[in-house]
Amino acid sequence: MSKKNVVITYGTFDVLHYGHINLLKRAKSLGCYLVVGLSTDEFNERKGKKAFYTFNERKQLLESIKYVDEVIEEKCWEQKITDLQKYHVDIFVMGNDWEGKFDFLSEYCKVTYLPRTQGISSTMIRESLQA
Ligand code: C2G
Repeated sequence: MSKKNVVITYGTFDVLHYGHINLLKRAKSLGCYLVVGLSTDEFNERKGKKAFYTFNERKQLLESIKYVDEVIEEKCWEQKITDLQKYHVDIFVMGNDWEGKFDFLSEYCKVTYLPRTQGISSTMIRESLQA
């Protein structure tokens, strides 16, 4: 992969854990600049997700990660094509739980699905803390 590549990924990144870090690390390894579209609290509602941390708290955490170069708001499903053009994205990356769902973006950039990290999720953490 050319190190000049701009890479983008999207997500809620709630209750940040090593599965998220693995994804961000591998995404950044595909290029030189990683943009993260972070789901807003309002968009999470539409995704049927209630994050533990607010958008600003999740943004602060993501911005402290050395693999992340820029965090933008993910407000809706439909913004991706505009984002790809606005940020001159070369590679769109998601975990493979989304396999195939974003293939339509391959008209604009390379679409890559990376294996999820097994055995960890924000839901698992929340449920084990409530137990
Ligand atoms: N992920 C992973 N391994 C895990 C958990 C998550 O690789 N154990 C990846 C997911 O595949 C995703 C990213 O980390 O690529 C963020 O995960 P979520 O915050 O759960 O993202 P999601 O709610 O699926 O939102 O428009 C896309 C959506 O915003 C994605």
